[in-house]
Amino acid sequence: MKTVHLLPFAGCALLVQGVQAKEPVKKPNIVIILADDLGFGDISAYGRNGIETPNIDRIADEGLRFCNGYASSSTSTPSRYSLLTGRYPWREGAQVLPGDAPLIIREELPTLPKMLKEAGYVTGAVGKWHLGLGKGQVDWNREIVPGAREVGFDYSFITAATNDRVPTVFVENGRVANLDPNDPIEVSYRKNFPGEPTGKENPELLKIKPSHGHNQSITNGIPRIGFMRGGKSALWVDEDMADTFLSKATGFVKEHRDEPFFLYYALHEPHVPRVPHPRFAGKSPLGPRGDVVLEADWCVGEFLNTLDSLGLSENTIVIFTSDNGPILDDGYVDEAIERLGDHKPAGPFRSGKYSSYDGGTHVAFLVRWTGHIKPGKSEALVCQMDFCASFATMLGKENETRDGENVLDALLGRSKQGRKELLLDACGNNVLLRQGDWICIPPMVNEGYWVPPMESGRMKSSQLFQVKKDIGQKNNVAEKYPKRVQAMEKRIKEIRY
Ligand code: NG6
Ligand code: CA
Repeated sequence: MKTVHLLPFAGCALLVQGVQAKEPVKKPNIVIILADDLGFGDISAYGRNGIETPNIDRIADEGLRFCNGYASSSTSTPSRYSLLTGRYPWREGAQVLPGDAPLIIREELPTLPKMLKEAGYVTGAVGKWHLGLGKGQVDWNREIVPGAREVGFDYSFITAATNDRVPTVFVENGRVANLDPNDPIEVSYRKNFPGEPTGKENPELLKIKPSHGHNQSITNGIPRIGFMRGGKSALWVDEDMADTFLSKATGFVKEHRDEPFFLYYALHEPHVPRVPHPRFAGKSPLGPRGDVVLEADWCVGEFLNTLDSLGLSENTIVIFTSDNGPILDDGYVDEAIERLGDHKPAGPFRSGKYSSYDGGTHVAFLVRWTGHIKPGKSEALVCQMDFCASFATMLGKENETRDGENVLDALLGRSKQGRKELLLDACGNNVLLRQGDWICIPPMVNEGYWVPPMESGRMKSSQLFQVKKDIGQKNNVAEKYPKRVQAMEKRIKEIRY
């Protein structure tokens, strides 16, 4: 591996390892754009489908398109936990959190933003958080500590959990944005506040109806999970959420254009409720789910244009991926199933969100670094959990994460070899193993959560798939290769304990 000495920058000489450059380069900015519940097949770069995503495709065309890129888990909280900490999520028992959960990333753990801060980066998080905030019972009317800052972010503008959970407000640098102190916020996941309408009792107030769950407090005519009252001036408007996040993301980049920055830009699309800005409503043949994918794609385009206009594209690594696989009906009546047509949200993979099958975690994974990464495709096995270890290596630092591996050469397209093996976490902390081209799903340990008619992939007996030959996991060959099943299940135990 070559070490390139860089121009003195921000007052000190910098090193970037593993970068082949004809000329000295500055420490690259790093941007991770993380979609929420977007499937491999939802972007046109991975094949023909029912919607066009020209802006996300631009990252693919100008960068590396990974065909074996993974989120750690088939749901959000565990997947994000792992991306930011380089640790397997089941080590912490991470599961989908309610909106009033405390922060699950222990403050002493190394994290991607902390590592980059130590390397001289300014760090920002914009968008969906879903890793808990505060300690014990949170008072939303005061500073909420610990939060994104304690995880390593200098700046943050986030939702506490998901766009279908209360509190339906933004938290900026630890404080609820636009909160009127005379109208305090209260949140409960146990019981309603007297006199407050709910989706269950007041269906006449709803502009979107639930299909399952989602019948508690109402914000913006949309019933949510959890109860809240107060904070009227701080409540978000779903239709404007994409524009709000985009302006915070581009604002962060503009403000820090002259120093190395790391931005974690966590889009809320296409998670439910799917409420596009009127500019995008009705624009896709797939209904609201398609409309919000178009909205997300537009945001990515605007973001890339901002990098271009600031002259930052050549010095910024842009990663685009998703926290888990796709789902159609995730709790609201929005015609996602009815208007699907031939579109295949998970591409060639089986099932999607929540599942142990590949559609749960095998996601879009694009890396662009203009002038440094040769555009193309990569078959290397890579995981979001490896970002911290890989970028630490790039910056000449030690990998301090427990489970992350340095796959920098694969990420930069300099090697075809990524990981040899990877544990994946299906909903319910059911762990499975991908080893080379084999996937072994052991008998389930927890039923976990899933939405019929999705296939959970959790069974009482072992399953084995040879995914090179059988990408759609149609043939369970566990009975044919019992020794391999045994060896892989043993390996899972070795890594776990
Ligand atoms: C489920 C929700 C689902 C979604 C999911 C989390 C119900 C019935 N379903 O419990 O709508 O919010 O949690 O999704 O409440 S994730 O992408 O953040 O993991
Ligand atoms: Ca998700």
